[in-house]
Amino acid sequence: MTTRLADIRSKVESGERLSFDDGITLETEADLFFLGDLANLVRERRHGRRAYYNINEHLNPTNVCVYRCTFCAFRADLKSPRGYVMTDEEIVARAAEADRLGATEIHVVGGLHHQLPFEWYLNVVRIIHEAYPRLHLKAYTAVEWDWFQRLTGRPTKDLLAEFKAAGLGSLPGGGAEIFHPEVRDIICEHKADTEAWFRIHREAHELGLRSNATMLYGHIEKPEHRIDHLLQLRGLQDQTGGFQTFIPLAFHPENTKLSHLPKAGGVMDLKMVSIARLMLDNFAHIKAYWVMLGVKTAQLALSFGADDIDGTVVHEKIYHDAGSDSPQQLAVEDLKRLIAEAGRDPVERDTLYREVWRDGLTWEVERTTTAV
Ligand code: V47
Ligand code: SF4
Repeated sequence: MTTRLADIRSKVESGERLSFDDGITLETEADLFFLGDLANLVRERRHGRRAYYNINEHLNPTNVCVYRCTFCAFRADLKSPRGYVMTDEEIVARAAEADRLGATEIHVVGGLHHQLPFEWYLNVVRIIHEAYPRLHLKAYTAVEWDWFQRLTGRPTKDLLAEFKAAGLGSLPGGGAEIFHPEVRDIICEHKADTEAWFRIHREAHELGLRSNATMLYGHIEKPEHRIDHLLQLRGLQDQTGGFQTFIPLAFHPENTKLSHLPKAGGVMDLKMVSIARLMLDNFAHIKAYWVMLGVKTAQLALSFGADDIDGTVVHEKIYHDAGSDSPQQLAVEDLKRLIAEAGRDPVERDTLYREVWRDGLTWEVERTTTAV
């Protein structure tokens, strides 16, 4: 082990924060076993043997999008035969299905449609919340909130407050991609910039809405861009404490403008999970999103820094349009078995990481525990 890696090990063991340079050393000098061992130490210090999953569904109300992010296989042009916009009936039917399957959460994210007014997006939240008020609505990324501001001319904080009153529960972590302009200006130059992404998450946190954060890796970015990305997130978390979980997202090239790039391998995937766990010392959770990683790598990630594998999902489109060969959904029993096989204790959580107590489809959140 080099002196620099030995220094990093002693810093982590004594709970000292890692620097940008430490991050670069982890990226360039550490092997997978060093990273996994150290990240697992941090993970077990925080969560012991516990590993979280939830029962959720995804809803992508439209795939029509004004933007053309180079990494995206999900979007469709306004007049494309692939393009769709779900009707109110289809949206409520999806929520009914989620409720019937015992879900505690619906994850809503989609394209920015050329013609739909802002009220249409508000209506999605309103009709689901009115029909199924117990379903937590984790809805719309910062890119979508930025779009709503462009549509209405209203400040995003007002919009967030209006949606919260209509039933919005929290914000998903998408749209972060890579914050550094050397990359962002190439892969998604038109949509919400880094300043807007952070402003919107800060505003959400100020309104009492928790949010998640992501990073899209494995395309044209370099180690310094990834470490910069993680440190920018750590910086806002120091100020607000409003982020719940970080989700590293591996780029899936199929059907995208970057289809010539190879897909990240399993070693890269596990390294990203570990490095995130080590750099994000103020994030409670690191999520190994099984749809993106594949079931087997997600299971391994539970020993490389991750403490959460997301949920049952159902109807995922973003990754499957981009060539993911993971299944469309996992049954609760599959999630529990994967976690147990990894030597962890499965814990069902709600979106806010409160433990869920369940008797079949009847569930309640333990009131005496606070979210970790
Ligand atoms: O922002 C799009 C990514 C994100 C591709 O908050 C792609 O719990 C890889 O953010 N290859 C949306 N990635 C999904 C997202 C998410 C997923 C799961 C859980 C949570 C959460 C959030 O998906 C986009 C973009 O970074 N993405 N296309 C692609 N071809
Ligand atoms: Fe549109 Fe989102 Fe795809 Fe970009 S990633 S093209 S904003 S749907």
